[in-house]
Amino acid sequence: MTTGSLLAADLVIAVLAAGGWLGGGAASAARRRPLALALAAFALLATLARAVTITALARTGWWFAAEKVLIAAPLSLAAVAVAGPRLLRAAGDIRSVAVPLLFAGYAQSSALLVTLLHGYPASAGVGLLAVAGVLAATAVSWLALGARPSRTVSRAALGVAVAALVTGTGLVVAPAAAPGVPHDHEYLDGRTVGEPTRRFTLTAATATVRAGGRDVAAWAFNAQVPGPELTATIGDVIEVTLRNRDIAKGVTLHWHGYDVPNSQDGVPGVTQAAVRPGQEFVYRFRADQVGTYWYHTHSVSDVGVRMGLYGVLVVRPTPVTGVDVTVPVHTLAGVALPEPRTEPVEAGVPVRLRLINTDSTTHRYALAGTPFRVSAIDGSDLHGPTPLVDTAVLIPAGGRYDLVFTAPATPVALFVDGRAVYSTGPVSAATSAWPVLDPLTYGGASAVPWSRFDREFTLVLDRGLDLRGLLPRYAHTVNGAADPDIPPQVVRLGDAVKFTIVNRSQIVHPWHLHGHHVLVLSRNDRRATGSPLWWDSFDVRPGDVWEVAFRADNPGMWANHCHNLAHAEAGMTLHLMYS
Ligand SMILES: [Cu+2]
Repeated sequence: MTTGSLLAADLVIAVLAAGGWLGGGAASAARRRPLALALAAFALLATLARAVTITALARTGWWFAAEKVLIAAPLSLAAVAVAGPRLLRAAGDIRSVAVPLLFAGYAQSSALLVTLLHGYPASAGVGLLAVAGVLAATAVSWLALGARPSRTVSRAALGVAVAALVTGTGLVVAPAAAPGVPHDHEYLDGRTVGEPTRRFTLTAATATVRAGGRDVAAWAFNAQVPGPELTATIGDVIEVTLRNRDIAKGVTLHWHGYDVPNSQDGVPGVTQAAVRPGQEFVYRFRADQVGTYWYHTHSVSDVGVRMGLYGVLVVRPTPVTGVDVTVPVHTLAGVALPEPRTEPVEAGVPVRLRLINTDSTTHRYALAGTPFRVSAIDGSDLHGPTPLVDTAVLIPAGGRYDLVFTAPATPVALFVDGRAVYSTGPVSAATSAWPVLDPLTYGGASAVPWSRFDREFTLVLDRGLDLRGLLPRYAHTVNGAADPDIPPQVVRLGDAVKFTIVNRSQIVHPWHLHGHHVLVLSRNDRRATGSPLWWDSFDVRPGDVWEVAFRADNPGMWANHCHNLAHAEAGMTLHLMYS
């Protein structure tokens, strides 16, 4: 059983236990004896089953189980201790066990809320709030049902509840000392890159574009979606003038996966101000990394990219031989892009397919009709990639895979989520059952460049209630906090830095660090044994624990965020900062 399914199972059991106790309490209050006993027995079993799931999760990693061990387990024990013996003695009036059963239900529900609304790390404040909630609800039930013991005991419980509530709130709110992410700061990298040799102008504007045979309202660079393909040769100096005609929310250009100097990174409020309608901004950087990349707006990026403000950036080593095709996959107003394209390729010609996922969720790619190799991921060449046949690849949001093959005499076709996107002729292939490549075991190994790390950070990804803003929101959180309250990670130039990224949530988080490529060390305690993988985008699935490392060699203030852009905007963004 994977940690992800264990997390899901534990959640389901917790819901069942809470529901069972509460239902049992309600049934006994209504004097429905058989129903009350059945529900209580069921709830007791579910509560005991949680001992198994919580223990298993704690063995996988403390991040997955902390609040369950510290808060849910004691509350569950209290629930069983209070409700169990009374059930056994409930020979007389079944209504006498209503409050104990309800207490058990409140205890389970309260622990469940801690997991759903707060998560990791567990804190004394949250624990006290949970206890306060249980006591208050129990006291109210006592009063409502007129059960013994009434006045004194229920008042005492209410008093303890209020005290716990006040203390808990104090503890939860107190550490709100803003970590002071220095947004809107000025960072001068001092690099000069020389005279441009490749010049482009991108004008962002609202537009109507054709997609899937219909007119679609979009936000577009130069009136097209995707925007123009920017190409350069290694050594070029690229200059891109960004103009904003009428995108009211502002526009920037972020060079996804391209480790440009910080001032050119295009993150509004961090490396520059958003370009407003009528304004322009000039980006200039040296093309010193070959490979497949893309650009997109980073201003209200969730909406902006979805509406069409993105395009391809390719830097090639030398003039191209053979066929070199870019396949930027995107979903525009429900229409899957690009439109299918067929072009015959002569047998024996080398072909490179540059697959780019510009959506916020994972896509599945399958190349049928030929053996192929994955020659690069995220712009970095793989070491010793071996031929693959009838194998699919999963590309995370923001990620890129280069597939290479020699054109056979028979047609080949690339399928994305089962849809033929590019082909050299008619191909019918059922690709859905193909195995999926695990890049961590693909290609030839070579030594890890570091044996020790100067800095180590752990990022625990989850969901939680964020009360810091004007409106409460159910945020996507890192270590229990949401942007802008997540403390920045501070490194020094030259540090070897290790990140451990843990996903406690029920959804995939494609992680993306700006300005650096991280080397994958391990996933779920299994070391990467294939080609070194230098990635800028990787899927951290529910229950996953990834260890990645990088050299702090590009000074500045860098966004470090989930590339499901809706998650990034809903709190899952922090910053890497050089001291
Ligand atoms: Cu995410």
